[in-house]
Amino acid sequence: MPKLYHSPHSRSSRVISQLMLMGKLDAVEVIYVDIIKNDGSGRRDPMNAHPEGKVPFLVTDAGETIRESGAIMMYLDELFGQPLSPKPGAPGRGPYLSWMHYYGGVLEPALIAAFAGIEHPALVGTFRTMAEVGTQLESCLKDGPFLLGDDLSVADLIMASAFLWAPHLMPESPEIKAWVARVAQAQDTGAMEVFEAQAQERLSLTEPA
Ligand SMILES: N[C@@H](CCC(=O)N[C@@H](CS)C(=O)NCC(=O)O)C(=O)O
Repeated sequence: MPKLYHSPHSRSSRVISQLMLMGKLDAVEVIYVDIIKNDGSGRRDPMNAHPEGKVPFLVTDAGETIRESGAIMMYLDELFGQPLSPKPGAPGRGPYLSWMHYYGGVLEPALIAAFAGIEHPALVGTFRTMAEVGTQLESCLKDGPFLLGDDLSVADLIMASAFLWAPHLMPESPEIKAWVARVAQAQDTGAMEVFEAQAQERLSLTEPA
């Protein structure tokens, strides 16, 4: 069984939500770990196998390790028959791969720069800003309710998770707001809240005194 290292209310939460959506949460062993948060609280957990103490982190049945949310989400989707992505050669595969890499290569750096209030020519020149991210999303969402058209995919889960985490950085666009709401609605937020509360509880029981 693959092992997923998870910390509640973090970037690994979207992987839990994806597993719930696929009905595969029971097919993965979840290991609850503490992390150092932005406010300095928490700790680097010796239980966490991630080489930098981050989450999410996945260890496959074969013992290979996978880091980065996008890679982990694609791996799990593929492991369970690709219910949430177009198969190689299928329509939408190109945009799917593009959005998955756009998340880590463009959106996350642009979002963190905006979150930190940093604007530097090297950052803007390389990643652009949240304004350009908004333009890309808006133009894509003209063609359908989700990034790949009619069907929800892992690309929606990872891209919209950024704005669920930082709603104040969501581009001022009714189309984008409606899409984020649709993606949130497709997920079982009630079950997720219960899961995260239990995960937090478990973690506090194992924290060192
Ligand atoms: N790009 C990575 C980012 C992973 C990441 O920074 N995760 C945060 C949790 S939201 C973390 O583990 N922080 C703890 C630390 O940096 O020590 C991904 O999406 O997987």
